[in-house]
Amino acid sequence: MILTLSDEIRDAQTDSRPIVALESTIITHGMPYPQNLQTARAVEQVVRDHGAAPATIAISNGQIHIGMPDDALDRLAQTPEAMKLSRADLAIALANGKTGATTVAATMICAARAGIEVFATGGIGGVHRGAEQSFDISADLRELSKTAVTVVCAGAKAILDLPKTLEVLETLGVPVIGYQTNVLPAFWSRSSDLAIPLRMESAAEIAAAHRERGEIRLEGGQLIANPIPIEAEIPSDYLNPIIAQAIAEAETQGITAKQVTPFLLARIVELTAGRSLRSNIALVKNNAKLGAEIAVALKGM
Ligand code: PSU
Ligand code: MN
Repeated sequence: MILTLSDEIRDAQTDSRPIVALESTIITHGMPYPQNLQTARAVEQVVRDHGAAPATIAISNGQIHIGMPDDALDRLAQTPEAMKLSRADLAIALANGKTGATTVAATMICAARAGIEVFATGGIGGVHRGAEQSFDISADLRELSKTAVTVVCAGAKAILDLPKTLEVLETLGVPVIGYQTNVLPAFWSRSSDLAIPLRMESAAEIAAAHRERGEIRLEGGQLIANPIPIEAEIPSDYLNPIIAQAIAEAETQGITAKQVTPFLLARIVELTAGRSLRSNIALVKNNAKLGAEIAVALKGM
């Protein structure tokens, strides 16, 4: 069996209790040590506090780990050279016994294999600025159109081209649902100037829509856009020049492909003297709470 379940996840499955998947690229490539480890543990605890079991997903020794024991999480958080795995390289990493962290796309695939229907992350990958030249569009978007997992995020990272990201999601037929909002949240900020057509007020509504997709056998998942808590928000006026600077530096240094997002996130943490990291941590916890509420609502249906 290629899936290795933690004791906590095996027990939850046996008892048919709610489970929320969590990704690991945010641990290895999204935040510095030790905040990455502290955040991973704190996010797992938020999921438990709201009535679900946390399944942090990562790859090692030819196994897909669904739920990480504490020591394994600790090791992963100190393995910055872990592979960043998406749909394209997941099977290769397994075949070669590599250690790898799963992106949104790969976490969705692994969660679906384990029968987990809800996944909470920070911000999904999307269409990068300048994609008309670079063609850099995250595999996360296509995965959302293929794999039946409801993904809770704080919108798309403001380093991306948000209008193009929304357009691609629409083209792919992915429902983008604002949680108590009519506009797309921009990760570190609660809002962008982009309207999103779908809005829901409660976890129960989101769960019902998820079930309905299954009933009518629609492939693909739902994207829930949950704004960062007000007290953790960073005003876009302050952040926009910093994002522009980080993107310019990435271009000058020839950063491409998988390295782009980790480079930009790390540089923005430096340029904001840690403020963007505190916001990132707050929004992931906020998404874990909503993810747990959706998972609980699904079990109650
Ligand atoms: N959310 C965060 N930090 C991250 C990511 C999401 O708060 O580091 C990761 C996710 O794993 C997502 C990836 O899938 O960034 C997007 O990478 P790319 O743009 O290369 O597809
Ligand atoms: Mn990319």
